[in-house]
Amino acid sequence: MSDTHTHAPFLKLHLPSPEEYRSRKVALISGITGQDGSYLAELLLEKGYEVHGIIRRSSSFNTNRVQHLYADQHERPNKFKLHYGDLSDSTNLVYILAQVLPTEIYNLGAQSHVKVSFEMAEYTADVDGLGTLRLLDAIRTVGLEKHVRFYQASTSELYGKVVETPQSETTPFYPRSPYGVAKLYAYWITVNYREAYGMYACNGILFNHESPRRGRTFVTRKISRAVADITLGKQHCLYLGNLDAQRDWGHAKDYVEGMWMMMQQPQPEDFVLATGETHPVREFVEKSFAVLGVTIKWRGSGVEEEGYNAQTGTTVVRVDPQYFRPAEVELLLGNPTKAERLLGWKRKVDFDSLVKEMVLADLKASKSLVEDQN
Ligand code: NDP
Ligand code: GDR
Repeated sequence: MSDTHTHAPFLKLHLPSPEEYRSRKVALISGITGQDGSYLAELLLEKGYEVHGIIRRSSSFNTNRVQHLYADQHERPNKFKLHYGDLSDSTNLVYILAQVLPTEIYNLGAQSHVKVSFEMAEYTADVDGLGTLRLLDAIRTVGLEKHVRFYQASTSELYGKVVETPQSETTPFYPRSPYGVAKLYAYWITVNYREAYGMYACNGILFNHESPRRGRTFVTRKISRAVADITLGKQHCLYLGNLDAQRDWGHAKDYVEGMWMMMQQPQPEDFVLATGETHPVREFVEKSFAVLGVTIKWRGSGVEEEGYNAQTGTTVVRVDPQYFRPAEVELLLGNPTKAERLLGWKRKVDFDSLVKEMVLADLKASKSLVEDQN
């Protein structure tokens, strides 16, 4: 009679013992072309890992964030490799796992935009929720559940509606978007596979983290780009949604280091990574303009509110209700005490330095675009 609790792997690979297997350092990253994936790949390569990434086939270029690593591959033969794949394709995930035989898997791939998830709820559930299940099951299919470590990119969006602040590993979840609900499934299936199959699987519950590599439609990058373009006279006005939403914003580079630290613990556990500070969107706007010497003042209220340049009186920020969300997460403020105590993790970049780095990077990029065009 077969033992349904331990189910034998479908693929009978001849694997060494878990200890011998883990003497190699081979990472597989889903979402390697994203903000976090690119920083994590750099960090792991620096640490001597062989790094494999899953990329989606696209009709347009989607590897710009890792292009420098790819270009470097002749310098580091066989250390960086990309594989076509998708979290919606189970067969493909099994194939990649059997081929790569990773020792650590970082599941960062996702439809990660909260507002878009209201428009593509089913797709978001499929990729962000079921995609995690597919990857976990691929590990079992290949028979790697005792060999590989698994990191799930969980999120402060799980907290959603404010139940308590600051939010920690013990705060109850109350997601407020299809994205948050999909990630809730992913969170619990990761916990479940850890408990059911003894897998080393952990959730990093990460609060917002940004950088010059942040996607252009997330609010921080949208602001830093607009501030650069408005200052250079290439754009007149920045249109935003809810200016009062508050976020706990850190730097992506600090957060990917925390991901790696979680995967080096003797036992798998879930950790919050956050700064312990929160700031409204309007403060991000004010501080971004201030980097380039512009003081912003506000006039009007509600959808009529606008931000103007106090030196010239010109309106540079307006509210556009198309950016409001059907349900909003008003306040996120994380408590990173557990990660600080057990992992020795601490964020290095503070809020003002993050804003400055993003604005100056976009100013430089925007200027060089002008020069290229001339
Ligand atoms: P990005 O949006 O920058 O990157 C998402 C990545 O997922 C991209 O590489 C994207 O590929 C890939 N992807 C999208 N759909 C699929 C799919 N169907 N199959 C495989 N890969 C797919 O996100 P971040 O780097 O900011 O975030 C990384 C992870 O962390 C995400 O899961 C996000 O939800 C989570 N998270 C992020 C936080 C943040 O503040 N940044 C905070 C907490 C959690 P492509 O380039 O082709 O689009
Ligand atoms: P978030 O990030 O939803 O927190 O999810 P985003 O930057 O999109 O929004 C932050 C807050 O800003 C408000 N906002 C706007 N947002 C966008 N995108 N565009 C606007 O014009 C705008 N105006 C105001 C939003 O309403 C919101 O309150 C991010 C993603 O990276 C998720 O994948 C991740 O899980 C969470 O952070 C933690």
